[in-house]
Amino acid sequence: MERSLSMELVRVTEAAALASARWMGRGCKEEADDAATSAMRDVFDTIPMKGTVVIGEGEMDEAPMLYIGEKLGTGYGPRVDVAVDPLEGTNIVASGGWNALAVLAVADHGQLLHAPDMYMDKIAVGPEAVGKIDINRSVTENLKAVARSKNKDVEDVVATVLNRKRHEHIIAELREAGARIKLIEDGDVAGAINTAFDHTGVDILFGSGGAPEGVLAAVALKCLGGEIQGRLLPQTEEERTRCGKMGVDVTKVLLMEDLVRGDDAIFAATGVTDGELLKGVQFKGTYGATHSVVMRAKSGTVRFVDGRHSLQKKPNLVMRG
Ligand code: VTB
Repeated sequence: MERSLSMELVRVTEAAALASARWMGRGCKEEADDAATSAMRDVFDTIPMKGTVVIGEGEMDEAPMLYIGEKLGTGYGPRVDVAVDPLEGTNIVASGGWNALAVLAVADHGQLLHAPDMYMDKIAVGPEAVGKIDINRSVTENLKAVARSKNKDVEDVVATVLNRKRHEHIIAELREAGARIKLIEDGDVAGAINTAFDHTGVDILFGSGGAPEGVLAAVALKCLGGEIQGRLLPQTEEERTRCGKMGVDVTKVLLMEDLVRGDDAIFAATGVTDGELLKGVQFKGTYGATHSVVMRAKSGTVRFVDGRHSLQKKPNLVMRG
């Protein structure tokens, strides 16, 4: 994969963020998602690559944009698999909340887990705690492990958990152990990535969220030297059959290498609303300001990109050529 692809890919998440940010706080999650998806689709087609969507907005028969199997790019250049979440946090944008992102990951063909759209149990940490966590152990044991590896007390550890009824037992155990908790309403991709950036103040993520989001977070954490472990949680017989057909063992713990193989992968995200890691889009009259992160697993380079996008020269967000 060419390294110049990184900068091209940021253009994609920037466009998605700019388009969906118009909907901030307006109570319209579908409109926000559609805006992100169609902007992302438009910019992808200007990029020199032979891409195929492996994690996207749905199956081909549902015919959404960015469906699984859809071809992206100019058709010339590296053959890559693409995972997208044009708007990670549709509810967040609808309510003007925190940490909505436009997200994508690209890897050499065949390297990303084709995660079905179902729940995945997850545990994620930054570089210091790599190799110390285990999704099969209790919340308390994992808390102690992360505390030890960061030279802290358990009381100093901040755990992020999606605020869901299904996580009541996790939250109860965290409280019992004395950890500090950040309950988030949506957006566990940001929740997982934040564990790898010290200044976010977050140490570990627990709980179940979308499996596709788990793969996206895995690519980011691979670039950052962090770790996520996952386990698929099919809720129905149909979902179980689906896993069987895909050859995914639902009892198996999915480790980094299962989620994203090898080390040639790129991750890009642009903030749609403000978060611990990225600022959200701001409209300044003549230009839109974006804040993105783009990183590559092979080199471990992490770049934060501040963008200024002329709303006069590029009113449709895409400039061809
Ligand atoms: C999480 C979160 C997403 O879905 O994966 C969550 O990161 C899981 O689903 O932003 P539930 O909402 O059913 O708990 C989102 O909230 C939306 O994709």
